[in-house]
Amino acid sequence: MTAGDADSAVQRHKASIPSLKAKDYKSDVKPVWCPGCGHFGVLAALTKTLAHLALPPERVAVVSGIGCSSRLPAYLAVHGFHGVHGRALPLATGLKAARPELTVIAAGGDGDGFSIGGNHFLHACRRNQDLTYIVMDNEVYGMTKGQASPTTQPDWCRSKLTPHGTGIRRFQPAAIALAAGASFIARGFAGDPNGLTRLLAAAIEHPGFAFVQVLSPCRTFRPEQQAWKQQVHASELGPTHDTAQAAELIQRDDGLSLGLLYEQRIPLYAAGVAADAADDLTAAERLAAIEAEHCR
Ligand SMILES: Cc1ncc(C[n+]2csc(CCOP(=O)(O)OP(=O)(O)O)c2C)c(N)n1
Ligand code: SF4
Repeated sequence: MTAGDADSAVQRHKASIPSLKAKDYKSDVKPVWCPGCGHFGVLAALTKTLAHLALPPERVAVVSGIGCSSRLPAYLAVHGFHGVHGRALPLATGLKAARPELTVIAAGGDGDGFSIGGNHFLHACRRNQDLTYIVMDNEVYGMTKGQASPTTQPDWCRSKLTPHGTGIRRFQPAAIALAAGASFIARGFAGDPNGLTRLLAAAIEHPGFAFVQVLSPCRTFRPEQQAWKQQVHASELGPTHDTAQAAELIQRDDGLSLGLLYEQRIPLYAAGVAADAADDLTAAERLAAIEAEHCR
């Protein structure tokens, strides 16, 4: 075979691989979200991201907890698992340990991830397994009809459960992720699909635990969040690799700044052993290693 023959064989092979569009990553299931819900924007950005990265659908898994936001896997044509409330990260951790070749994305809401799932969030940050975690933050429990969540303002008094507000200081997702050791921290906005697509692509490509807080308005229970469209702005932080600088900047941040806030390359976790060595383990051995480390 001549060099010319080989070149045209490569071209024919490339042409035989169908190039996927964002719509190809969408399932046939029609979202039950309220019209205008921010989660539509996250779904759109994620499908664009998967197409942009040309990830084969059979190599992607999206794992969620419970909530309006956690319905996301049903609307995607990739592997999906709709788990139990607050447990997206443990499920994603186990899946990635057993099937490291998969791109594993955990997703859910602020209630799911920071309230009942808060402890898992802390340890996923510090474990630095190669996962992406998308939290659709609308500062409310949407699915259960509008109770305060950990990111709700202390004086928000529109819920019958907290008619005088919660009086409790807000959970600070980016600051807590940094303190817990996350190696990638970004904030996006559901109303900015292009910006969010860029952040999600960077998060998925980041080798380690990538946390993306997405401001995703709840049209029904937090209608005032429609103002986010005018209020969000590009972060002045710029991505920094310096943890102390990131801590100072994130503390001064108004919570509405968008962009990659912090990124650091640190060793990956792989079932309690060095990532390279773990490649030789079978799925059962990896799970046994996790069990030995965490379930005694
Ligand atoms: C163990 C358990 N406790 C409580 C619930 C009720 N519950 C379902 S979704 C939810 C909160 C959802 O809020 P969030 O994660 O912020 O998502 P959103 O609906 O706002 O997108 C709660 C408390 C449950 N399903 N399981
Ligand atoms: S209740 Fe809120 S979070 Fe749930 S689908 Fe409706 S707008 Fe979206």
